[in-house]
Amino acid sequence: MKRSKDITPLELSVGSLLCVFMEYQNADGTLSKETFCKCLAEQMPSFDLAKAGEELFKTVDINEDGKLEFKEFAVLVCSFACSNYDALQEVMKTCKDDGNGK
Ligand SMILES: [Ca+2]
Repeated sequence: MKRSKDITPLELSVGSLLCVFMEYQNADGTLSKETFCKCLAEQMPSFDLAKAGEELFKTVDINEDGKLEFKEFAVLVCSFACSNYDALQEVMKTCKDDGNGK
């Protein structure tokens, strides 16, 4: 893999996704329902997803093993971004207005 000198915003976003997953993963490298719900509550407070955590977990646990591996987690985050484009724009606009964005 060729590595450029400067990391791009998209590379940073993908890397951040993995970093968040690793921060919450259990010893077996997966997220339990409890850790997934905690992750949503702490990492997505602008979208108020904490109450939907258990239902989302069932939906995204594609192989129904009661755990989320990184691929399942990544699919959830990307699907969320696709289906919540308007809300995402609003949150990012607020972020910029607050001076937190670039
Ligand atoms: Ca699973």
